[in-house]
Amino acid sequence: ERTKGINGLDKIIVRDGRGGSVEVYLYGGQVASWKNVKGEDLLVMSSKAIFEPPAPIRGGIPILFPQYSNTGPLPSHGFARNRFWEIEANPPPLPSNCSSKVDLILRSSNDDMKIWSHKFEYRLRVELGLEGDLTLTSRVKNSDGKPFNFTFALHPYFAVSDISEIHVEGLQNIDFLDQQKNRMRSTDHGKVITFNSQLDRIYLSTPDKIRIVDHKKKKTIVVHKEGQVDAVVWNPWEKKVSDLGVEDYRRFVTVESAAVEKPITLKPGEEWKGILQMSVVPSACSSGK
Ligand code: TA6
Repeated sequence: ERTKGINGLDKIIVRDGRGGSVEVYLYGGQVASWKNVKGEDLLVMSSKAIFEPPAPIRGGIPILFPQYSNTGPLPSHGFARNRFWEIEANPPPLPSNCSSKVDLILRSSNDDMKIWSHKFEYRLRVELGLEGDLTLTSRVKNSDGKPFNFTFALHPYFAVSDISEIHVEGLQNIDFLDQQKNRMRSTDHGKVITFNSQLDRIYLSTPDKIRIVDHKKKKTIVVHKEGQVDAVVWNPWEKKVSDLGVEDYRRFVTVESAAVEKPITLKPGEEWKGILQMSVVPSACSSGK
């Protein structure tokens, strides 16, 4: 269902027929909301989010492409999050079950070629699964005559009861780059990550599965990624973010599927695929122990 969202921006609503839904803005190709069958928000949108291009939308799942953060010459986090994407009616086939979905595409424009001189097609499938899980499949194709590299992340603002009441697990003994210390490299020996101040780390070559355990809600968000070896964990806490409400940091954590340390290289005609699957389950069933 295509409709108008905030400030008349086009959005697509995908429903699973049982009350669950996901909303995707063509601006940014950005998931802005994901609700379970009870209508609960599983993602956070900033109370001060700006829905006015060219500002990126603070919340949901921004797409950071073709550059993660300020790791290269492009504007921070690249440009995909502030471009208008299109619906693609007949994308090249992808395995899919009988889930509800929408396919979007972003193609390099002449203007983009001035700052990043590579022809590409970025296909995004947003899919609500039968169990209420949300899957984003990214396919980036080099439609140019020369190879290119890119770095990348999907940046979900996961809703939590309270940032002090959660932990992130699955990253023990993994090296990370500390973004608060000029990306200094360290190793995390902690069994879990807890939050009591700003944290901004790029974990390198992580397991595919990372869990956010919400003690207060007794729920676990399971993040499963493929094709992107790194994972960014971020909460700004006291750090001033102009389009984030002062107390908003309490309500979210980002656990991002990313390819940062080793850029992805594509030869002419080659395509890369990355998957991010997210589900929320009762904590008792999720420990996997
Ligand atoms: O992925 C974490 C991060 O790179 C942080 O350093 C933080 O600044 C955040 O993304 C948000 O970036 P933005 O450009 O949206 O303000």
